Amino acid sequence: MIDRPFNRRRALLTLGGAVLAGGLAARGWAGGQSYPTAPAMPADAKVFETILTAAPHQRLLANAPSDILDYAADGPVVLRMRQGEWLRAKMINRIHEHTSIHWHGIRLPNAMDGVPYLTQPPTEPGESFTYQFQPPDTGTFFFHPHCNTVEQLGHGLAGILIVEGDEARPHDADLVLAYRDWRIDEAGKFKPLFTEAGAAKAGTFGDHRTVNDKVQPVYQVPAGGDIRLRFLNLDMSRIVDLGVVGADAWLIATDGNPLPPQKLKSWRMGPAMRADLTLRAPMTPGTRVQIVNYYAAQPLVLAEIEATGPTLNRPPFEPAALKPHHIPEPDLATAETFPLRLTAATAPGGGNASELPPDLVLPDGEVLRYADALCLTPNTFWSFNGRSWPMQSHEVLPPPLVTFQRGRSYIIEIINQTPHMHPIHLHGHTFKVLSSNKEEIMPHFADTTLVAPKERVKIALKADNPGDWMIHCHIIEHQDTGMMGIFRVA
Ligand SMILES: [Cu+2]
Repeated sequence: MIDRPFNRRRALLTLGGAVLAGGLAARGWAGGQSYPTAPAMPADAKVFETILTAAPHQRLLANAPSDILDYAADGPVVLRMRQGEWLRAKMINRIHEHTSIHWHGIRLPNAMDGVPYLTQPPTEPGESFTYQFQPPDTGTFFFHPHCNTVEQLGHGLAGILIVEGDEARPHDADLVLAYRDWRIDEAGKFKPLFTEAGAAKAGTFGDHRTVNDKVQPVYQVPAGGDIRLRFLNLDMSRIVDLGVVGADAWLIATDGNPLPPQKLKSWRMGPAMRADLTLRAPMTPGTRVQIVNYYAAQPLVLAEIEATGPTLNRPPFEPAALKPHHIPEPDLATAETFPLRLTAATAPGGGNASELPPDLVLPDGEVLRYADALCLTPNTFWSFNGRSWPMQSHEVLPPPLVTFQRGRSYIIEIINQTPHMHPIHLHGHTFKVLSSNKEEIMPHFADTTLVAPKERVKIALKADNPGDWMIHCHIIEHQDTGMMGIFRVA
């Protein structure tokens, strides 16, 4: 657990909040804070309605049931809705602490983004919060809490959201393959999800590898049929080099965003990244195709599909492109560049000492250092441009890393100055991955991009969605130990 021993100080700080709010943050405290307004749903909207109850369950993952958290007892929830529909999801909190739902990859109104203290108040145990929005894009997405994510996501709290309507030619089967490890022992008992050694390096790894919570599951598909695979890397730390053995597969979407079909050799995916594939199933019933991870000493089989009869008689296979999205193209000719350096934290808070405000005097006379006020601890390992997110204290929000002018285009140059990989995720916007100093990149749209040590990756976006948005590493322990910030679109 990484709850920090600062409760007394935090309580005191709440009393002194007015002082802090003026000095440290553009946005204030949970009590006095204004949140963005939820979008109004038209009276004639077609609504996809669901209830998601975050609750403890027991699930059989290893040899005995594990005590997990999820929105359903029996496996990850998969919501399938049609493009054009509004999603109305009532989240009921039946876990032990406050939670929220962030809809990863969806370009939605700020108020629905599910970041406690930033876009909504925390939803406390026993309370509920209703999310309603119209997802503008088709594709393969997922959702998860955005608070104490190491523990909540680590124990299973996540679901899959599919927005249908992108197929020009239907597939004969459409499979979701949600990959993740569990940090459990043979008896199903959880091991510590956070370790300092992991958080300071590549992340703490699980050892029980699953797809849809099963070890190397086999899915039956029609022989000779056209198969769509929606692969999601929902792990907290693992990198996957996705490959297919036994059939020619084509990459047709990255993070839900269609692209002209590319023959798949492998596709490297950090946590939170998704890839949609299309392939023709073998003609002979009983033949299997392996979904593998090449990012390992030996390729690891994650799941298999098995052709079953009767064999379908389809015309010769040609991978069909999905219908394109309508994401605004960034205007590169006028785009300003914002450098985003991925850095280790240098000091508590990782900040430049000369920029820190003076010590604070609390109502009882106690003098508090800035770093303590933000609950920065020795476990702050990471930063953006030398600034670390204040750990476990979202009650004090740091000022934005950068403000983008609404309607303008920006290039973000992500410069990895650390010896580890970082999958960098932006909220509220889909960006175009343009180039890398290390390898030839096929430009593609994404919401998360993996940046290797010493790599510089350029991404571009049109800042068209107003609000304060998170930008963070999706190796959850990195996010939780400083590699997170706010970018403002105003
Ligand atoms: Cu990272």
